[in-house]
Amino acid sequence: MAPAITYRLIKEEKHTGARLGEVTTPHGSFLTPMFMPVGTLASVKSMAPEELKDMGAGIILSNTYHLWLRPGENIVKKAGGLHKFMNWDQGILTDSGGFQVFSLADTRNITEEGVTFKNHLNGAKMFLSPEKAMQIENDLGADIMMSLDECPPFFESYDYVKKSVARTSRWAERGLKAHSRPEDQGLFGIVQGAGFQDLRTQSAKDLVSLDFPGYAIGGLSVGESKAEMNRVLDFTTPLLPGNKPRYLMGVGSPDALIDGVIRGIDMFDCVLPTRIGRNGTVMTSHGRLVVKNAKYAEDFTPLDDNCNCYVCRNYTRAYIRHLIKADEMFGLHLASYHNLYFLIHLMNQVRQAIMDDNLLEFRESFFEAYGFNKE
Ligand code: PRF
Ligand code: ZN
Repeated sequence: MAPAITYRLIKEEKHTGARLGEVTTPHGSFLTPMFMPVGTLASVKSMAPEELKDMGAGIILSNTYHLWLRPGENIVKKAGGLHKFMNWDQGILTDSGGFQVFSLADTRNITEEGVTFKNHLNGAKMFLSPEKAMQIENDLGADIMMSLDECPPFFESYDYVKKSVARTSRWAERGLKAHSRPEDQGLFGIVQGAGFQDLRTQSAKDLVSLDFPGYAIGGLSVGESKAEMNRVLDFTTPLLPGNKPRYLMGVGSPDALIDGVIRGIDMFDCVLPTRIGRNGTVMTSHGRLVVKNAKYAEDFTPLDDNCNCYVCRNYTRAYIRHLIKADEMFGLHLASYHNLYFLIHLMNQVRQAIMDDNLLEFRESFFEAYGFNKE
């Protein structure tokens, strides 16, 4: 049986080893490094699928936890799966729900069997196990599914993280056994281990021995510094097989994307572009811009003079500021659109820099213009 998800390495950058590649799914291929927009509730907030396709998003992410609570995976299954339900014919990845249970639900209790919690909508008691996560993800029908994992706090004790990593490995194995659609869905394992090199090493070893079609690095961007995250990536990505995709979960700030690619990461996701967009903040080639601010009231230039997106070609800062101030939905849409385009276009530039073997020079000039070097 051919695997549902395959990775083809196209080129390694000469000075950093950063990877240009291609991931093939049952719903088409996409080039990596790639940024995946987040559509938690089967919708990338305010964005139509056609718009996402136009800007080059070959895969989006959705959430097991949220779709389980509403509308329920049985309804998505009856619709013919998530692709049909939401009218998206390209790649979809579903997160397993573990991370969302830990960040959103109340009164969690974690045991070997799974995690009991009260959901954040009506407080009802629920139970999520590796087998339950797999059943929901199989019913949703995404191209890539994630194993149920525990994401411990970055500064949790060594003893706790050691036990947690061992349990996450056992959960990964149970998930793999419960996976009922290996022919058209690929299940990825998630490396945990907080900041401990030996625990990250053990986690990677356990998961690599289970031979997943791809691997994620979890437990990062949870409050630790950028330097800490890069330190963990420095010793973790080399533990992962070169012929499978590597996904850094929940990371989406432009500096972290570039530094992740330099350390061998292929895929990223984050709510950042849509979340800050709804707050009236946009990313530009000159750094972050709070378009809501009064100083843009009469600024009739585009959000970013270097951006060629639909928004920057047609609308001004003054107009978008006005819409957001007046709570007009279209303003949030325009800010989200530009931010998503910005990260997807950033990944296009990064792939070009890998082709040209000048990724470090690209990093330097991007950081300088964005203002990261001043931080
Ligand atoms: N595990 C899962 N999803 C995640 C994370 C994780 O560690 C993170 C951490 N940044 C984001 N999303 N399953
Ligand atoms: Zn733009």
